[in-house]
Amino acid sequence: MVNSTGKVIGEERYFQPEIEQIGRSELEAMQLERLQRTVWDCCQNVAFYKQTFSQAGINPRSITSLADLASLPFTTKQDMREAYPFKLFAIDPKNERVQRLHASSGTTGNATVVGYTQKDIDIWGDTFARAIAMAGGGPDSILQVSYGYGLFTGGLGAHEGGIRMHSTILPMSSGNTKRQVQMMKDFDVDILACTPSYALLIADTAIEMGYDPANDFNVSGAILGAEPCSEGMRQDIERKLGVKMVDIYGLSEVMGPGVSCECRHQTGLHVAEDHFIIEIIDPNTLQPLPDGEWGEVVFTTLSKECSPLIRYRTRDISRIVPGECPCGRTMRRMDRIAGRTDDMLIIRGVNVFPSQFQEVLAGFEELTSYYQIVLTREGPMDNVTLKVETVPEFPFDQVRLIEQLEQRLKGELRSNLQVSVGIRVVEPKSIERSEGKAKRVLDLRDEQGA
Ligand code: DLL
Repeated sequence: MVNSTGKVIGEERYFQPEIEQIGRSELEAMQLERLQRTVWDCCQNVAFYKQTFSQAGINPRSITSLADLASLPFTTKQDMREAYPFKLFAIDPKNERVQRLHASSGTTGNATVVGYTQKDIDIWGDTFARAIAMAGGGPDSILQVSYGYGLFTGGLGAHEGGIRMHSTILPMSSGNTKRQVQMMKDFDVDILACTPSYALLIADTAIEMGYDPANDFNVSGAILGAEPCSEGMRQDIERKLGVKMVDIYGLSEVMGPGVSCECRHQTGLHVAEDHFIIEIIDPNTLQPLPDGEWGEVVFTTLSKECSPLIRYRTRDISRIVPGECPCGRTMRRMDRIAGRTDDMLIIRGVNVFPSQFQEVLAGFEELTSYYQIVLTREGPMDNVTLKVETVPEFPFDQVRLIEQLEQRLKGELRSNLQVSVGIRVVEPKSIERSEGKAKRVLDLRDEQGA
């Protein structure tokens, strides 16, 4: 595929066609065998499951079909926190087979800790390598990894993918954005991996440095995830960098990036179903939902040795995209994450996800994807203000134009989301930039109430 500047972007490539195009019945037989093994392993070796399964009277031999999965109890984030640090491990962390630990940040409680054997890392590498191929990359690629390296799974997960693919890895980690831009140009990087907000910052920084990355740079594919990205933001990134962007999803508890990833058709994220079973449940009734219906995403790992998980409730909201993908991959697709059950805002009785603001903003040429939702308290009332930056070309000194823009945005939000929020259109660069996951919601309510 060639974009308007003549750059080749997003050619279809496969990393493991024999798996990615596997027939459904063959895949399900593989899943069942792996599920049975995982449940058995959990009952034998994981302190947490030994206890919960015996309390629930579960016999691991009772799993004789994939449908039996629904009879098993869920695992929650709270369970993971209580199991801190190692009660969910199937292998002692000091055992020579355990190679690495990762953990999610523990800002609201204990961190959740996961361990990896070499086989776990190899599978992680495989799934991320599939993503590199989906972005048009291959062994001949130079892969710039600008996700943070460390306990966060972004950097090292992408790195493993690069190793498996035999790409040449540029392990930048995040930060020092001008240097990122310079090396991307000088080293002829063709695939970029980072968060969408960091990709946008890299693009804007390159433009400020006097480059036109869509023309001047060789970068053609971007593997972006770890946070929500609206269609408008995607188009912004694709246009500014001259790339095809694939959305990659994952979470440290389940593995890290690569649990699912979009192909170049961008019609949903193919789940690595050979390693994970996806279920969508109604978060209130906890019952599984049919394909096409939105609900909470639940994962069961099928091949993890160190940190297997049964029916892990992610709190992410998505659905299974019905039908087949034109790319020929048979792995089912989940839709772009619509929000999280725990980031839903209730604004005067209306439920809204921060990502819905992003979708509305996409319709405004005068505005950018740099926005923040600020929650404050005024007496007993919660106040919600959407702060959003204009594009640099907008004549910010013309007060009337700003007022008109604010009124239009307020009207659009009211008609699209049925909410009335305060709007503050601000000058370019007023909102803090992110080198990792952007902080979209700024909750000042407790600080005010204190
Ligand atoms: O964010 C793993 C990752 C790294 C994924 C790099 C993709 C790329 P955690 O820090 O544990 O792991 O955060 C997991 O981030 O439950 C989602 O709420 C959110 N998230 C991850 N990917 C996406 C995405 C990594 N593509 C949490 N779209 C998940 C929207 C995402 N949200």
